[in-house]
Amino acid sequence: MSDLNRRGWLRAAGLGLSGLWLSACDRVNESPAATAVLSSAEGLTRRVQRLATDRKALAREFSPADISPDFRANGSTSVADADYLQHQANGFADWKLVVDGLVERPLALSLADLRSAPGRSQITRHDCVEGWSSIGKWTGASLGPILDRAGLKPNARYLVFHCADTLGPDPVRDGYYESIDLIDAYHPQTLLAYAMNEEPLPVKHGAPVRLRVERQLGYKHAKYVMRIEAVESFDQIRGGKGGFWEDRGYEWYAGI
Ligand SMILES: Nc1nc2c(c(=O)[nH]1)N[C@H]1C(S)=C(S)[C@@H](COP(=O)(O)O)O[C@H]1N2
Ligand SMILES: [Mo]
Repeated sequence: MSDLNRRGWLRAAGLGLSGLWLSACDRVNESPAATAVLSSAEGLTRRVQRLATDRKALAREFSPADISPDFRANGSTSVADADYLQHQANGFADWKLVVDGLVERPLALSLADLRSAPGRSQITRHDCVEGWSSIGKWTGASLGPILDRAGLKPNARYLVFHCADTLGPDPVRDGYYESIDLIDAYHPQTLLAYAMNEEPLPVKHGAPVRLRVERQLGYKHAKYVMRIEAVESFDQIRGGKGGFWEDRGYEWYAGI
């Protein structure tokens, strides 16, 4: 919607009048009531816009001296899945990350592909909902350009991260997974991290690749990511709440 159209729409919505009528009769601009409605509707738009802008703000970055000497590992620290163990045994040389779902061009990316993709390093603080924090340096491929390579279809709204590990006895029901929206997906600090503190990502921290989504709490940072699926909704996926912990009561939006 152009700015002018949006103003027209807001006016029409606020006054309960049709946009057609408004474009036919511009005298509404002179009415004080219309002006008040317009400014309050615009105030609302501004507040919504500020929220959206805040979501794009960067997470704080730290200096090398701040890196935690012993970054805590949490949740799964190893994976039992047979395919994963085979990949682990040969250093993930043949491992591929699948990007599929609502994309024009499904991808299968090797670690070499990810290492040569546009990316960055960042020293950030990881905050777990259980009340601990650790600071680490992450290096990875920026998620946004990878999504552009795959070409999101217009109805894609979320990305689901399917992980190799399970946090319970049932390999399907207890498999870890997470999801984020496209604002976080295109955030400049959102990475598919393959290195931590200048070393290949250790298994306990999610080898070969884990998500860093720095404006979110720890449980959103999926480790052992095997597949990224673009979806319109996660209603039909597993418990329908968008993540392993969300299906067990955690908030889907864990912004910090
Ligand atoms: N696949 C997978 N990802 C996961 C988890 C997990 O158990 N499995 N735990 C989450 C939680 S609660 C936290 S705090 C972080 C822990 O990451 P770390 O082990 O690198 O500290 O990973 C998150 N991602
Ligand atoms: Mo956590």
